[in-house]
Amino acid sequence: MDDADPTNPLARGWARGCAAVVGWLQIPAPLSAEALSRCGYDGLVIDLQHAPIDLSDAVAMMTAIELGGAVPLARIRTNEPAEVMALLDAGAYGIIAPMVNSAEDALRLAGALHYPPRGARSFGARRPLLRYGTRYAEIASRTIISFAMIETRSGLENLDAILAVDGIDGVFVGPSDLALALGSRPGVDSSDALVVDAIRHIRERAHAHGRRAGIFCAASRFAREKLAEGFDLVAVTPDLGLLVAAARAALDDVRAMSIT
Ligand code: 3PY
Ligand code: MG
Repeated sequence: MDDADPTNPLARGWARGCAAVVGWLQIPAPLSAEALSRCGYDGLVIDLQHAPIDLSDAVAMMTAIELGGAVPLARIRTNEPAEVMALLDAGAYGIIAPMVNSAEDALRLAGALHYPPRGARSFGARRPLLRYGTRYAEIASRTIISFAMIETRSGLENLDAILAVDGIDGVFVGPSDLALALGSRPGVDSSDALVVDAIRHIRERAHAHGRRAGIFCAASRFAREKLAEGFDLVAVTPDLGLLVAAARAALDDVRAMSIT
């Protein structure tokens, strides 16, 4: 983040035609958050919905992420204004809201993201105020990026109405819930034609509305494909998955050596 130009670096990247590659944090630990931040991700998403991470864990993790240079983002537990505002006040510079199913849901999200007159965010940003001081109220909307998750049948049916709501940067595909909603097996990086078509449709409609499209990916190969198709943001491989895969590979390696 650059204090001289408070525009969110991910948004600055998009303006230059660069997609964002972000990591995904499920381990409630500032040390691993800092370590991954120093690896060069554009941003790191703290997953409060599906990982054992609470608000105080998230504050420590966001502080550690900033040390490493990545942008701290939060996938909130539920699309509630109080949750959005608490995470923004604690220093998240991006919000990914799950299960946005209708224009009303999108309006609730947009309202919580912006101060009046654009929205209804309450003033009391703790960590952003430490950073930006009194000018924060004027620049807050430029520091924040936001995504509404499309991952249900109603989200798909109401996609155009959701995309028409002002104040949200784009939509973010939750592939597991989307697959479940379409009658497929829950899972990421799906090759089921129904899911693949729905993901393409979400990206195309987002771009038709001049909005950003993001997606959660497990494997780097899948993330590369999604970038090549035109996604503006890919979240790739949660930290827990990276740790388990690396541990298994190391163990296999050691045990293979001890057999020979
Ligand atoms: C999903 O795949 O449904 C997600 O929410 C990604 O974490
Ligand atoms: Mg989901």
